[in-house]
Amino acid sequence: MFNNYRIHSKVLDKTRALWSTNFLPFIKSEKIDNEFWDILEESLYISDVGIDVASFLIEKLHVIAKEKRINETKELINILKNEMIGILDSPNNLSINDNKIPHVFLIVGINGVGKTTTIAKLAKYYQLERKNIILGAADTFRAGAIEQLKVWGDKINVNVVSHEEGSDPAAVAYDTVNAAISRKLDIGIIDTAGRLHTKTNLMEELKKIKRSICKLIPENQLSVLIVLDSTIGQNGLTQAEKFTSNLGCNGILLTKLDGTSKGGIVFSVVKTLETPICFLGTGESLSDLVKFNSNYFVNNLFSQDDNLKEV
Ligand SMILES: Nc1nc2c(ncn2[C@@H]2O[C@H](COP(=O)(O)OP(=O)(O)O)[C@@H](O)[C@H]2O)c(=O)[nH]1
Ligand SMILES: [Mg+2]
Repeated sequence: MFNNYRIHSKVLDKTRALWSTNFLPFIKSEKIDNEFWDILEESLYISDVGIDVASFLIEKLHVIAKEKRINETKELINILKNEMIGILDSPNNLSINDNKIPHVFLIVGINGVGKTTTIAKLAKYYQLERKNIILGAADTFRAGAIEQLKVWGDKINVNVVSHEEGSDPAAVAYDTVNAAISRKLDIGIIDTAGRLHTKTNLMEELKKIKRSICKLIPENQLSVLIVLDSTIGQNGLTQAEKFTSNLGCNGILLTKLDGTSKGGIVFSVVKTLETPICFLGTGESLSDLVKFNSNYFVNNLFSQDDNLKEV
């Protein structure tokens, strides 16, 4: 069942409904004239793609339209779709090799973005792919964080490695990876604290966790994934940049897409952080996780068809 909606959800239906309303005047335009470009710009803005991405796309389309002497809007819409896919398209394949060494996901991001919840969803996702998983409660800072992960672990029947509140998170991470290796598991997922980066010791702490994991496994078996709340504004993106520049994040887990049906945030997030989106969080329950597929995502946005099939 779960696999049937891996790249589709009702939330994406809502986003599509909004985009088709926002872009209707653009799609219906007959001539490529000044008004056409104004309509495109406005459609992009109201769909939340952000000023940088909107300007980038409009400039690019202007150049292509001129070079290829395009005067049909339909043709230009296809080019726009390809450019949008191009922004989102970087390798984001988190497929887990059937390796003898476990793959480790280190989950980072500021408080409240949905790290712990997304860890439970990811564990469930990979369980359905028949992987054996262990979780590590390395958010030893926030009161109740260890217990929160354990509750999820019980729910999905996955063991959680934990130490006491206030203990060294790097030691928890080390023990989690060690347990994954000795129990011959496929995946270890490590939760972390999300105090604001302005307390510079968070980055140092996360780097230390990373180093302790890499004492046990090669770096290519580690994916550092940043969790971002899709309702964040520019300020949140600036904070996220600190994580990606300090830790070299491999992928983005974009949560709370159900809180914004505009969907345009995916473009500014990927463009700003130069990091691919791996999964979308679309609600608070375990199954509210959608595998991100750029082709599907963009085609869905522009589709007038309620029954767009997965690509
Ligand atoms: N609506 C919605 N809420 C979410 C989503 N992901 C997480 N949350 C909620 O966000 C809140 C904070 O989540 P938590 O996992 O504790 O965040 P953390 O501090 O980063 O670990 C909780 O109330 C979650 O239920 C999502 O995709 N959609
Ligand atoms: Mg948490």
